[in-house]
Amino acid sequence: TQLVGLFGHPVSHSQSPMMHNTAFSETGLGFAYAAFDVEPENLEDAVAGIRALGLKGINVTIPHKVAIMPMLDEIDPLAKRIGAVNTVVSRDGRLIGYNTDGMGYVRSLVEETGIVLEKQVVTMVGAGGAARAVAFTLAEQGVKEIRIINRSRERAAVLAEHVGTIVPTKIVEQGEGEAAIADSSLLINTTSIGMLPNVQETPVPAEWLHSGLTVSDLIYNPLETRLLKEARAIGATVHSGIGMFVNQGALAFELWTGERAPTGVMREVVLQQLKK
Ligand code: SKM
Repeated sequence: TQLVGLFGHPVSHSQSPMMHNTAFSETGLGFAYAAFDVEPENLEDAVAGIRALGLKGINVTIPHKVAIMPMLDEIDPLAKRIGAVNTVVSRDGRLIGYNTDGMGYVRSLVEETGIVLEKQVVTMVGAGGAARAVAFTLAEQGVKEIRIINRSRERAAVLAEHVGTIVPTKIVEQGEGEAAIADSSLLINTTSIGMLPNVQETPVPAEWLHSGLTVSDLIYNPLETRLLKEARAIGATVHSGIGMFVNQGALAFELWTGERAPTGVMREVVLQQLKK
């Protein structure tokens, strides 16, 4: 059996072990996935453990996605651009860092909504880690324009400057949110506003939404956030965060095993788990 796993802190809530172990038994590939709760001061030893124990790879989650980068032998160009790693693969004794969050998101968005990326004018709420992964990947995949709404203007400015080297990107100033969304085709919430238990919260007032939008929320707990409910009610296309989670895992699975992941089965396990 080849071992893979998750380094994070905390990790007990993670759906990844269940999702990947189901995928591994489904495909009979002889892999197993375990969650390791790694305190920040132990990350270096934990990475040495990947080498010492001969793990095939790992997923990395909060708070280690940035800190692990200098401990690896090589970083994939997209992960370097995003500035975070969520998947490590051990290949010929070398640890290579990837980021499958952004591509997982884009794969799910395109497969589930059928939108054409080249035509999208994107307004994104948030400028944190998830926003970076999504923004850089969308930019590399050739969307038309990206607009960023964020509480801290400074953080938005840093992201806009970096992403702006790939596609036109601007900050949405205070009071200009409604106008920015009015002629956007894709609205993405990358913040935790609306996540359990704060399901009554929403990042964008319902009055700003319109039926020409695809509204996408990275949150998958609840599956349908208030934002998505309100978007669906006015006839917009909606996209839930479960697809990003499943597909970031599917891409990691593919990097570790070299085989296509059983995405449908993975989605089912996570859905079942969320209903509990
Ligand atoms: O990027 C993913 C990571 O691969 C796994 C994960 C989890 O299991 O909670 C969350 C995200 O950070």
